[in-house]
Amino acid sequence: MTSQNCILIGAPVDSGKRRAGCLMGPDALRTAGLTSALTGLGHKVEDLGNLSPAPHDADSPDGPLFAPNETIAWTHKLAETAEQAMDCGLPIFLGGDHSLSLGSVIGVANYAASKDRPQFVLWLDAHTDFHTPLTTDSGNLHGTPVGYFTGRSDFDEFPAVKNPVPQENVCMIGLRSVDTPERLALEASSIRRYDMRQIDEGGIAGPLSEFLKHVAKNNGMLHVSLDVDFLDPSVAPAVGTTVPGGATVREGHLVCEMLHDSGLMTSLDLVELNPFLDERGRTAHLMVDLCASALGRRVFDRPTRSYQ
Ligand code: EXY
Ligand code: MN
Ligand code: MN
Ligand code: MN
Repeated sequence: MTSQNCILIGAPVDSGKRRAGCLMGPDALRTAGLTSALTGLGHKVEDLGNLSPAPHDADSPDGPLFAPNETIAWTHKLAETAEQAMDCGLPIFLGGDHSLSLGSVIGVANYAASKDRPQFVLWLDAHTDFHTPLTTDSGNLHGTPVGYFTGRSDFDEFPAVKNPVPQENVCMIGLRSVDTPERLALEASSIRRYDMRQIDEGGIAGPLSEFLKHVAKNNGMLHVSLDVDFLDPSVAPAVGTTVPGGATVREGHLVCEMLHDSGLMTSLDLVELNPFLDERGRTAHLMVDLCASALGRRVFDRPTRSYQ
């Protein structure tokens, strides 16, 4: 297995939705042993600590969007950090809610463009996060990152998306809660998408290996965005947007083991962990174990979890 220089980037972003708690996510992942899991696989780990957003005006409590100023400030900071970190190794963004991917994805896409390589994104999520600020009902910007980085309109106040990720370079797996405006926009797009009915019927391996072949054929850089709610709430309860009928632990590990075997993953988001909604840190431990699988831990090397 090739040893990576893993760059841990704490992004305690909580501005993407109203329910607080994801700001504790980065330290929960560290407490669950992320660094030692990666060094135990022979990787180097550089932990940059927790970032803060760029300076910004306070948000007014009553606009149609929740905390746009703070979320835009995070986007600036994360885009800049992501692009720099790509030069040093494999950035792993520790969330924080999914609005962190507004910045992480445009940052890695800007880096890919500078290397003349196409950017691909694997979106592991119950949701498509394909809203724009004008189509969202909730006003929660964690439901918009895919709309933003694929270049949809109406993100006027956000940093310009210099290198939008082409829709055909995005693959979504795990869908089971999609708002009507998202579904209509998705059906008009070339985004590859697999809902849980399709996964139940045909399994995850087929669609995933198809997408990975597409990435490899185009010498692409692959950003993986893993939302806790991709997994079934029975195994991953520590997330504010649970949707029953999610991926099993083994389906999660299969995705990550296949990603490792492909050698294609160049950056990773671990998002939406809200430790307040957990018991004994079991969701944080699962996210760390999945990250370890994506970085080379083999199926028979699993820790026997005994929570102290
Ligand atoms: N589509 C719903 C909304 O826009 O509010 C739910 C979004 C949940 C987003 C989380 C990050 O995956
Ligand atoms: Mn999400
Ligand atoms: Mn989600
Ligand atoms: Mn979520």
